[in-house]
Amino acid sequence: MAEYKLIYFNLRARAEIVRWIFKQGDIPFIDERVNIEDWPEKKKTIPGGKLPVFIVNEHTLPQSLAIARFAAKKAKLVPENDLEAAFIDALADTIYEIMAEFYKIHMSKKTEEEKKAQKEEFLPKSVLPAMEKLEKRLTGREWYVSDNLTWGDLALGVFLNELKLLNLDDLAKYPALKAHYEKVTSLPRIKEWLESRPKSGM
Ligand SMILES: N[C@@H](CCC(=O)N[C@@H](CS)C(=O)NCC(=O)O)C(=O)O
Repeated sequence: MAEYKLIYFNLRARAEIVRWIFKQGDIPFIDERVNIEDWPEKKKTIPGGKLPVFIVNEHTLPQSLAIARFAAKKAKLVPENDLEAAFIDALADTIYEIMAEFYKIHMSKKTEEEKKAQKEEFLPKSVLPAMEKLEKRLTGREWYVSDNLTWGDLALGVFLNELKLLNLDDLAKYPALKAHYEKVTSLPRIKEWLESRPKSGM
């Protein structure tokens, strides 16, 4: 079997979905985390100069969502139906757009007070409309698409897990989303990962 290596910083951010997929698929991979102080040197060795990258045999694959799709195929977490698969791609793109906006605020050099104000604006503008749509989508459904778990469900789990940074712990207004989150994070391999993964700020 090919040896897989994911290279990223000691962050969840753009790599966490890949880790959840490989964990759920029980596929071994090396989870290399580059120290910030080593990054300027390491960057010179990375085609494109950005992380994450994924190393498989002699190939270096960039772009987190391309890596996630590759991982999901290997973990058999992509539905066979092309339209269902495309809906998951759309979900992942939407989540990444929201998260990119969120991390931009979270990591900016503004004061904590300014960031808090920005997050308060961001919540009703970007997050809550997405939550409403997801709530509708999940009501009466077992999983995001099809009757089986897919990487779309894991992407949603990662998304909600990250939103805890917004103190959005109370999902009571979104019962279907809450139940879905609890189901995903109770999957034994995901649960184990959540309990054992390295700590990081985001
Ligand atoms: N679209 C790319 C974005 C990659 C990206 O911007 N990576 C950032 C970290 S999240 C990075 O490598 N920053 C360090 C640098 O540019 O030197 C992806 O999703 O993988």
